[in-house]
Amino acid sequence: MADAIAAAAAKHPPAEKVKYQYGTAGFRMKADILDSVMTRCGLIAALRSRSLKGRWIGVMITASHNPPEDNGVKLVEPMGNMLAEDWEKLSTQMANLQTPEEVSKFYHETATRLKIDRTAPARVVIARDTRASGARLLACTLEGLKGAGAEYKDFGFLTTPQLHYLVRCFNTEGTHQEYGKPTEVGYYEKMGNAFQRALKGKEAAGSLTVDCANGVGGPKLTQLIKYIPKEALEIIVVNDNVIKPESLNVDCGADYVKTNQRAPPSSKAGPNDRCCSLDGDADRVMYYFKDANNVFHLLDGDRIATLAASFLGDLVRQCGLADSFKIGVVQTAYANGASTQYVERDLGLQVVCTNTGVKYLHHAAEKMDIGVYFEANGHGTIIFSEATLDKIAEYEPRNPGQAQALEVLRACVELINQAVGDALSDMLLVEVILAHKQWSCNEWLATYTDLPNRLLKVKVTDRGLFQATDAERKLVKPEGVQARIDDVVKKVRQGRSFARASGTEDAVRVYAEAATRAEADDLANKVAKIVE
Ligand code: NG1
Ligand code: ZN
Repeated sequence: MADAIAAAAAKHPPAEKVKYQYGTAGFRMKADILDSVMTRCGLIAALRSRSLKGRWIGVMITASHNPPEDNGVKLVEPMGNMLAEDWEKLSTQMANLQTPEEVSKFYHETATRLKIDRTAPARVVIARDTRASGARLLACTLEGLKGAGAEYKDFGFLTTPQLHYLVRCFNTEGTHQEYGKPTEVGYYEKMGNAFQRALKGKEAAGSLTVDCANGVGGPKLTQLIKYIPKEALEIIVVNDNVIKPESLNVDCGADYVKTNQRAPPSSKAGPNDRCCSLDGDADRVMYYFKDANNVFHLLDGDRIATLAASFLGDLVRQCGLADSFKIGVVQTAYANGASTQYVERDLGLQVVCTNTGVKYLHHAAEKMDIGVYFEANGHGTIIFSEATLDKIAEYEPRNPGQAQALEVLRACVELINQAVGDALSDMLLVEVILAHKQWSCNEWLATYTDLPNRLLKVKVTDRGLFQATDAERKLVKPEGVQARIDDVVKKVRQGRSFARASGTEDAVRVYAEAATRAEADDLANKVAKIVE
């Protein structure tokens, strides 16, 4: 075994002078320097599975919304969650070892230190997005898996959330927590059924145009549509060209729409046409439309969270379950202040703010009975605690009204991908809610008015100097900087601003919001000057 591991590592030496880091989104960088990382991730995935006595671990090869020449890899825990933090560290250490002997030694020493049975089975599910480098990087990963003697299932092309779904299915098969059939078709069947049941005869008003970022979401949505009756919802698929991988995320997709605050230039949507954009691996979704005056409006992750929280709140009340569990919303500091105020004041629900990165939001939501969590950029989902799921499953309605609401609630539980944020699942949930409320995007937008805001990226010599606290809303270092930020914020009506080091780019991000566009821009610029 020792030799097989060293032999696998020997096939792909690490790139010179590169420091690899398992960050908030796994390893992500230019694809041509990733080969060694992939083989070593194969080894780590096998060891992680062995540490859990052969439970299935996921490996997803993707760089999400990054440009076509990038790629990356993320590991998935048995219940479909993101990799545990101590294993992120082990992955980083493994990726930065120089020689094959060091790799083999590290594998064995880690096994000994963590008391992992090296003869335990290792099981891994693997998939990739549509990037040109994917096939090569898959082969590198398989070399690691084979070197460690792991059993694996290669599912070819999948969205990131589909891979998370499969991992959870494999690990819950035959238990009372059974999540679904562990096949790609099983995913479509579950979504399609739940969507129709949740609609309960309601129909979506008008069609939905979905921009798939020329990524894996395109072909997968085309499959999913076969399980959705056209009378219930007509979906128009655009930007689904995966034959030309160099078009991935270029002038389209959720990140483009969010960053540029505009529809993809190729969009042919007319006034009041409901549109949404997925990102390259279909774990983020952004809604948007042009109003009758051709003004563009974005309905981002904050909007999806508020819509879902208000709908679930109503459903739970209609079921007669309002006193049984509390719904909470988890946001990051980037959530628009108006959305936070709407949830707390108008919906009367608790809001928790966490660090940036979905794993932090997920952990906070796990502490709630029903936890709605979304990043403003459209990544998020809703999770139900075990006790909540049991109660919803066992509850006996007392009248027909309660029974009706309960059926919709149970269908929503099925429709929501509780393993991870899932653009396709989130999108169908939004469609269910709009159909029930008989709302267009205009009514959705009218629930509250976003405060004008500005996000800036500031190049600094060392972002490591910037240390934040209080869910990254306050800087403790460099000393004195926060006091200067507080000073300028104080002078602005409804002003709020913070600066934090990015976890994914070599920069400090500055966010500011205020009563007017001019004040928000001015505040952002002033804070940027302070951190520069
Ligand atoms: P950083 O670079 O740490 O700000 C960005 C996004 C996060 C999250 C991660 C992972 C913003 C402001 N930040 O993090 O929301 O999605 O990337 O992809 O959008
Ligand atoms: Zn993504």
